[in-house]
Amino acid sequence: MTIDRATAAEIADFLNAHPEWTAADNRLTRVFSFTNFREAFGFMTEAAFIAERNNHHPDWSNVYNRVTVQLSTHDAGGISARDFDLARQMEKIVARRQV
Ligand code: H2B
Repeated sequence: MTIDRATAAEIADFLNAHPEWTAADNRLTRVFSFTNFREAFGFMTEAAFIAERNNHHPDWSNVYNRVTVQLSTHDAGGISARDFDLARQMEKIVARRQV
């Protein structure tokens, strides 16, 4: 399946709306910081179910309270609307978990 890559303007719009994300090397990146490992892993668990449901998966790593997320669409060879969607879902998870 071929998926359209996002345009430079679409990426710029996303970054303006989500300043904690960066775009480089054909992917979106953000480092999420939590209060502890439990919170970090809770975020990953919630995000994993969404990723699986949407069949769109993050490249990520975890060190204690930090989760580094890199989003790209393999089938597009770069950033697509699917990455914006997953990034927004991750932002929603974080907003819900940090009361
Ligand atoms: N995740 C991401 N990030 N990009 C993809 O292109 C992708 C994916 N493709 N998850 C899906 C799975 C594809 O490999 C399967 C075969 O549908």
